Amino acid sequence: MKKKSAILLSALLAIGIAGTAAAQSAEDAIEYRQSVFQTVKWNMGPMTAMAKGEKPFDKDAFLKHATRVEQLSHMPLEGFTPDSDLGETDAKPEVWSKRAEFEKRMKNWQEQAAKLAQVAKAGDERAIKAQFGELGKSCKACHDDFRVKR
Ligand code: ASC
Repeated sequence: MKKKSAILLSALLAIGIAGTAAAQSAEDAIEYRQSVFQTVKWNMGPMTAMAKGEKPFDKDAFLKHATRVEQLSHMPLEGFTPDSDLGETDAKPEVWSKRAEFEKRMKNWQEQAAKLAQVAKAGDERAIKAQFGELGKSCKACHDDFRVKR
């Protein structure tokens, strides 16, 4: 019985892994990066509200969201695969034609997000709000040149 379940489990795992590997289409890459950005947006929301004073400042909540954004910031780049420039995407062709500049701005965003997570850990409200402003600028810097305006 034990052996049978082990065989069944490894068969299921093999099917699962093969299924995943076969699914790396351009469409999947677009969905992948959009879902990461959607998750970033969700976590930016409460921090934006706190920075604007629309929500009371909550140090622990800010740290939670800032930590998530820092972790998420390392994820979208690999979704901008060579063949995923066409399709249902707001990414401009410049993401591919000006790749070095695009990656530089991505890196800046990652650095600003890392700084925010650091400052959030220290817990000083003014410093946190100031660094949140810098993070927002790094989002905008990429959106301005690399994302279609809607
Ligand atoms: C956000 C969000 C963005 C950025 C951008 C910063 O909260 O959803 O796209 O910040 O507005 O300028």
